[in-house]
Amino acid sequence: MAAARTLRIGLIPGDGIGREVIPAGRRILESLPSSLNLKFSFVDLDAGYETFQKTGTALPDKTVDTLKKECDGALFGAVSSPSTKVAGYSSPIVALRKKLDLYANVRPVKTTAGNSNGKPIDLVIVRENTEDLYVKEERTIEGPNGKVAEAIKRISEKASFRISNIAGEIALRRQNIRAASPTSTREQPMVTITHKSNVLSQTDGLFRETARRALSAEKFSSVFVEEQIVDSMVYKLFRQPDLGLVPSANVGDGFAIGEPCHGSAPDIEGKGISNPIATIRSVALMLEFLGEEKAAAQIYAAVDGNLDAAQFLTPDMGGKATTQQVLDDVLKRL
Ligand code: GGG
Repeated sequence: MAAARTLRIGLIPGDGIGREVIPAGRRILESLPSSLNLKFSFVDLDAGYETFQKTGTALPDKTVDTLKKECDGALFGAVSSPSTKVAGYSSPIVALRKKLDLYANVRPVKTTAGNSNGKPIDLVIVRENTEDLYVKEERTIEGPNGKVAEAIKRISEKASFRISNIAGEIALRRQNIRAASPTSTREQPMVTITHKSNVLSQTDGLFRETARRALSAEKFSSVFVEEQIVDSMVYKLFRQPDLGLVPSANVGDGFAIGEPCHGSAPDIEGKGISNPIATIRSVALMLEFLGEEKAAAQIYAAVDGNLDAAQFLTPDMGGKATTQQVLDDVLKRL
């Protein structure tokens, strides 16, 4: 057998229940079957509002340097960013995405057979991470009628092209996975370009035009490309609300951070009942983008098994299980 591949993973729990779900993610990596020939080493890293309160910075240089110089990937839990301005504080995950140029936020939304009360949903939201309003260039000015706050919305051709390209690649990859599944129904990969160019004709107009160009490349000839104005897209998503337990990955060229979409949930922190499923799926998603699709598939299947059996579910899903019991059930199925 070839020498095992060793991946070094940065662990950034952040705030609140991030400190409960990230250890569950680590246990999943440590428990992968030896047949996958993968080994992991871990480094604990700080970031978050509590780190800011202790040290004066939400994202210490050491965290960024270690990720850049030592790690192959990372897992990020959650942050408790305050909703009002706190002098000197800025969201660490937004900064991290920029510093590592993790330009794609990838969020798969999938129901399982036992967790769907209607038509099953299986889609991926691919969101640009570094531009638009997330350039975070805001200011407040005193006008004659009081304060006026404004924010720059910046969209470039380069960022629009690369995010559209990665969306096309994800659609093709998903089609390959579906082709191997006997229960698949979709015959053609599909990308929906979502924008507001009917009102914002220059910014979203540039995005729409560039996305169209990127997805017209020969390699995407099998991909069906459609468009939706964002209002109508959101309406469609709400009409089909079975959005599951959503993981995400922040993806750049050669690096990925898995991150559950949920926040730090201070109301349940410390009770041992936080749901680890989004984190466990984020572990799989990170591995997918690190080229370990087989390991990712095994984790997804173990999670689907847990959800379909519905024996160990946390209270947010109507169950009585603890974080540890859900984790143990998923580990048993790996
Ligand atoms: N894991 C997602 C997360 O932490 N969500 C909470 C959130 O969005 N906080 C605001 C921020 O700092 O970005």
